[in-house]
Amino acid sequence: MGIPAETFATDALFQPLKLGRIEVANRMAMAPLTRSRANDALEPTDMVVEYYRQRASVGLIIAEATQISATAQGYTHTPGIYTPAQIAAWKQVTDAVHAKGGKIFVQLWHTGRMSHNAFQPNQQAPVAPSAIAAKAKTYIVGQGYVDCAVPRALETAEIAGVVNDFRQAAANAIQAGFDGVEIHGAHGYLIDAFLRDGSNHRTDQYGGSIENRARFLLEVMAAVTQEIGADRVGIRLSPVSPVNDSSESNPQPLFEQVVRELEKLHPVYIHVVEGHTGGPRDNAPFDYEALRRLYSGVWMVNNGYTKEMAVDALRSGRADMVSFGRAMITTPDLPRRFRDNLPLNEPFADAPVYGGTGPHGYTDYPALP
Ligand code: 8OZ
Repeated sequence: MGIPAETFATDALFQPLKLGRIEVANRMAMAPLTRSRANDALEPTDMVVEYYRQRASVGLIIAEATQISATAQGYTHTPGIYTPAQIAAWKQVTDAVHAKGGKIFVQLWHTGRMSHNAFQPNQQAPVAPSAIAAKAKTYIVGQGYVDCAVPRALETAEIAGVVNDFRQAAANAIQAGFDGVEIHGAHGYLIDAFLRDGSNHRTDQYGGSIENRARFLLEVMAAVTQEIGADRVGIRLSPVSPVNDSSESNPQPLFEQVVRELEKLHPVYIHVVEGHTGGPRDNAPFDYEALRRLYSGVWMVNNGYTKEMAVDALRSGRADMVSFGRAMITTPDLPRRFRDNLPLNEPFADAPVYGGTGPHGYTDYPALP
């Protein structure tokens, strides 16, 4: 897994890596990025196919957060993977990426309390570990930004059903041709909300102690790894990111326990957002290397990495892969730009990151000829 000491600096990015059943061509991943471009049936469109096709030279694409069920949605026009038509539409994406020689996982999420009744079947309340609203916003077309709803606490007996939705979505992802799945355990969504004492006030076996708060995450990972094989399952964690009103009084022992238990299930990678997602990397103290020492698989890092930072992380052995978010939005041929020391594209000032119906800011960022 390590990078041979004698390689030239930039070459560290271009060492292939065995990732379970596949080999990725380089150490760069496209981070999962919500773009809200699915159609009204929450299927990826032809434009989404083109967007991922353009980015297939990165070692691994992690396709955007995708709902495991109809109750898992929290934002407008984010895709699902629970209807036959959604699965068929994703197959177009995976075929396009594979035809270019790329590899692609999909991130599976349940947004939990980061939602609103408007996105739920029968306008019911979204579900969460506890009935505590996130002090955060989502976006409803026609209404703009709105406060997240007060969620309903899941009954203990309902939890196995949500675990099963993750299991089924993983099976659907394999049917859709994905090389694997990344379970979204970050950013205050359902799994992360169970982990943290700010959002989990439960008194059953899913709340209270660290072991109890980690139970839901570990049940999901056990179900999904059993369904499709641990060598096709990764997970994303964000130990100290405060996004989406995430709070935890003692993250270091919590995440050490999570990783210690994950080591037993042995997912193919752990993907860690270091610091405040999209913001400062040093917002809170956290010993990421202590986490890494507890896990023997592929370690992927994220958050504001430049080429130089990525090379340093790979050469020092602090990471095996690095994922890039914003740079992959603007620069579809990022590996080539890094390899040849060429500048990246600048973001278009007039193009939406989220939503938008046309290609501008989505599929019209140029690749070099
Ligand atoms: C930005 C907007 C909506 C969702 C995440 C999936 O934070 C997201 C997301 C990001 O992980």
